[in-house]
Amino acid sequence: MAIRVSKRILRLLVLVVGSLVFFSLTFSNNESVAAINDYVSAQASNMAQYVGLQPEVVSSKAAKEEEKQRMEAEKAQEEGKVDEVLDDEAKKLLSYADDASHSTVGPKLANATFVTLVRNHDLHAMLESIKNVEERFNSKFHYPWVFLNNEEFTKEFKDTISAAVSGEAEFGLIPEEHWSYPEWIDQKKAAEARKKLEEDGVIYGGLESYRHMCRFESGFFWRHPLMEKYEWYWRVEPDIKLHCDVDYDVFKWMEDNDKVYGFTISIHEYKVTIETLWDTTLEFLKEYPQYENKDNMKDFISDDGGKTYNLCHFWSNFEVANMNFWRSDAYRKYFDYLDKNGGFFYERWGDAPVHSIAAALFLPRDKIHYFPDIGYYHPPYNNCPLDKAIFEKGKCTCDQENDFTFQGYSCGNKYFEVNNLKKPEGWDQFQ
Ligand SMILES: Nc1nc2c(ncn2[C@@H]2O[C@H](COP(=O)(O)OP(=O)(O)O)[C@@H](O)[C@H]2O)c(=O)[nH]1
Ligand SMILES: [Mg+2]
Repeated sequence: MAIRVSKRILRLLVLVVGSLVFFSLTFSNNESVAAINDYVSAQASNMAQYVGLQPEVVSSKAAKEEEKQRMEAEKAQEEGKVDEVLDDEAKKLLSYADDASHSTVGPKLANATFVTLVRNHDLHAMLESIKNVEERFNSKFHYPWVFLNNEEFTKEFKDTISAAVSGEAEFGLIPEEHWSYPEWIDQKKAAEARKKLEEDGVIYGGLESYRHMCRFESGFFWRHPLMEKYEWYWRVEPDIKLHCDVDYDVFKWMEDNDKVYGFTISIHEYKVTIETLWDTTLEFLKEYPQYENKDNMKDFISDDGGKTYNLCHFWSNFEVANMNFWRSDAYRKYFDYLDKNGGFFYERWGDAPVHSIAAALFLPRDKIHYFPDIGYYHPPYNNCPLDKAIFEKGKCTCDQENDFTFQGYSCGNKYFEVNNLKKPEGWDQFQ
């Protein structure tokens, strides 16, 4: 009996002492008190908004703070310093709204141009391309067009082309340093390399001009004085076709959807033309690991986690892209690194694999866009919409049997797979 009474007293004692310790700790700790006060104040404020009361009625501390901020803002506005009190997000929103190119009212254009590298003797092939692009797209928008050449354009070329485009046409001569051998290139070695590739029957293997062209399209077109004022471009070559109407502003779509690089056809490269391109890229990445984007699309260009290149690339005869990417530190350094290596001349590195490897490594994958709706032909391949609704909406005239996207030599299937894209219905009948 004596033991049972003392146990009960003991329990009571523990309870009383425990409570005292808890309360003394809680209320002697200033931080805890402040935290509780803040929490209560925030809850009061939320509750007040919920029931329609002014927060200051409930929490005088929050009210004072808000009042102080409001007075500061008003004062700054009076002094014309409104920018300084806006936060970054608000600034972005305002500049977006102010930018006329985002307006849905009126035909406001993006800061964009078509761009074509072309020779005088390609005039008629060029007129065919222009006719297609104008009929299917540009007659609705009148974007300007920049023509570039390593020789002076003739008067006939300029007059005929100017009459054919619906926007302004500008004609530029390429500066010699953008279309010649850099001093570190061993020209004898380059000539031997051309001879070898020609003997091996590689397409354009023996052509010196083709190499200057690929180097120019990789590293210089976006630096040409006529291109400097633009942000976006659509590359067009002679002898291409557009198979479908494009009724929306493709440039603005890219801009509004936060894209950087758009393509229509992807394909495997001839390995003999880029034997050392990937190893050179890996050396570059070792030196500049910071440029590899953590959300990149490396799985499009490599099947073994980056050990080797699978030869997939976006076919660069069509590109709708933002030149700020080529103008970025990452790409400039990459191009310079490749250029120093000499592979544009000692092999036959194409601008397509160079652009594609850069886009796949340095950009987050969601910045790259495949246009399923732009029916496109560059000899000998087609991007012909397989989706019935897209085909009909665009009044396309191509034969879906000739769509290249899912055929063996294309990389379209790979692109759809690595990006978890839904393939158009019946795609497997067009393999
Ligand atoms: N001005 C100029 N343009 C060229 C030259 N070689 C090729 N091009 C252009 O470069 C682009 C690619 O050349 P192309 O012959 O179509 O090569 P492919 O598409 O790889 O078969 C096209 O826009 C051509 O007009 C050249 O020597 N001078
Ligand atoms: Mg071509």
